[in-house]
Amino acid sequence: MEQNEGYCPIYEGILAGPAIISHAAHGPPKLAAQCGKRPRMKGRVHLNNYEEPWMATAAHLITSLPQISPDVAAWVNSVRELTQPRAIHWCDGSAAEVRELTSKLVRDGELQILNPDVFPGCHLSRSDPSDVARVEHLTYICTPNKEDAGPNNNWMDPAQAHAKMRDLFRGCMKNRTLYVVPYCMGPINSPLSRCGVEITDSPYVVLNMAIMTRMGRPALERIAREGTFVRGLHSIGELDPNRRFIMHFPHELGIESFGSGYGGNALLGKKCHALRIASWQARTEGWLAEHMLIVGLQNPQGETHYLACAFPSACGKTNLAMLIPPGSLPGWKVFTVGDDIAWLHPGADGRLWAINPESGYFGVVPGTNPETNRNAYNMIRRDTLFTNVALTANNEAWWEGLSTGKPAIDWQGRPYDPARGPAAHPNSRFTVAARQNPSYSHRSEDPQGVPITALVFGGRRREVAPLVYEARDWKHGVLVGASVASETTAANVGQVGVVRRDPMAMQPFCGYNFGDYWQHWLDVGAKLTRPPGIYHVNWFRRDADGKFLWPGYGENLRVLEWVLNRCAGRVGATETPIGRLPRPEDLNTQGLNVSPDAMKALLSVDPALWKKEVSEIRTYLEQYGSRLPAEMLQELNGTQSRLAG
Ligand code: OXD
Ligand code: MN
Repeated sequence: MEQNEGYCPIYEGILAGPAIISHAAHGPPKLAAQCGKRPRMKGRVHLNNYEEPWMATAAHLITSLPQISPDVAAWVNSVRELTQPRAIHWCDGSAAEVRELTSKLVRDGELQILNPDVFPGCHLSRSDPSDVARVEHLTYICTPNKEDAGPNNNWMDPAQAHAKMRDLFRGCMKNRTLYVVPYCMGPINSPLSRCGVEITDSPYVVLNMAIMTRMGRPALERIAREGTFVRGLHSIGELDPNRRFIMHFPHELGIESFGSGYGGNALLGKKCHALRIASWQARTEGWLAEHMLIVGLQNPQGETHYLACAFPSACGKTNLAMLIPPGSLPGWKVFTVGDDIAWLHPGADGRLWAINPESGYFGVVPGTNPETNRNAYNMIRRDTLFTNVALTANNEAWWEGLSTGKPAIDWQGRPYDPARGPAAHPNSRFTVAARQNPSYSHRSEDPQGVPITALVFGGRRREVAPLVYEARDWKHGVLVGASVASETTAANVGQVGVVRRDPMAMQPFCGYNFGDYWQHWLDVGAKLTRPPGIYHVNWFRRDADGKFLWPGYGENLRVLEWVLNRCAGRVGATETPIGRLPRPEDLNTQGLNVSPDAMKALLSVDPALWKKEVSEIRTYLEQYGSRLPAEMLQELNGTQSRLAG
């Protein structure tokens, strides 16, 4: 009896409204007898296995659960009252559940099965054409004090935001199923992981969350033990861009998202939880939640070092995380721990340790081919959920950047017509389990994470930033990270190709005032007795004709080799006003097809351009007023006087 006390209220919550229940799969619910009372069943109960086989799974799950957090129970119940779903489905995260949900979406015409001979186990989903990317202009941080959100965020008063969202959510799930998605960000047994529950009316979101997070019963059990979780409430609403908001309530560990079913707007474990809310949690708990890939590089001598690298959206993070060593660098191996987010914790040994909170990749498809990213290309040929790619006449997925096949149907399901633009949407995505990656690192499951040897920042810059430079120390590194700027891409709605400041690649993702965030970075650094080196790279420098100077992709390993050699004290460097650059003899260029002039340009610091850059960085940083740490200005003044000298 005692065991059951935690879940009885939920059971009532589930059945206390109109519901469609199937008893076919697991027999009638046994819970009433276990609880010693009968559930109240108001309204009509349909026994319709075809339409809604989901309640059966829910009953099965609940009868066998030792405990559900009463807070989860109460919250689900209050959301049920607000949104009025016709049924509730508690996700258990099983393979059977994913299979059943996938079949339902195929039957409903929301998922299309791709050619099983070429893309076995793969499906295509098409989003609403107005709902194809994250919407930063509709994303808010709702802190009681506006200053705490900072100039880097849209802000709304929490009471006003809750009221606005309440109006949108009221009755929004009528005739829909409400899915309760318990999830854990990070290995389920890691003390560094954090849990959440997403409530959504989108089965597509559930399928994505099942890949991207440790979703289901173990997470629900962990939440019951820990008693704390991030609450994410999501509804696709009517997919009306005028009724679309993504609200964050860091003080309440809460997220409310309405009106979009796409990516970071809707898969709340990802950007909303693992970055915006987690960055806040991290500050209060003494760690860092960052927009960084985590990659292990094994040198020919067999030593493996892990790097965490921050790049703005769609700057090649996934490619770098899965880099294939070129033939000219024999003996190197690459292991992927994560491609988008890193949670970094100071360890007892004075080093920084990282986990990847995600268990899958939600990657940009166009441009993926055997030359740019053979690992990704291979891993997305089975058991992958594609969103907004094109199709060949043979029902195979197709996207720009493939040299084989040709598009017959575009991403909107229309016959392909080049006059209407690309066949696959530029922000079309694959969702795939990380374990399918040929370079998957088993250390991704290590509860203590991996030790980080170097942090690497980067941006997409035609000019100014050299191929690579090293920060002088941690404090200078915080300035280097805060100075990241990049040309915008299709990952966010808005103009493409304009340079914008994107400190630590966190501009769209930091859940609080950047001034406080940089102070937190400085505080974390002060705790590290063996801090990682900090570097800045730019793979995207171009010549006067607009041609890329650096080949990129696998050849980037040469730059990372220099980074690791620096960290090991094996090579020297040239001091410059902005930091230390490779001496020409220390960067391995053997077998590389880059002209000496291009190499010179890649490794040069133009004082005139940098003076302008420093003044732009100053203008940017000054927005943060009294919240800007004094050390950051000291560092900037140091760079400025070195440039003047
Ligand atoms: C992403 C992004 O989707 O950063 O990872 O936009
Ligand atoms: Mn990202």
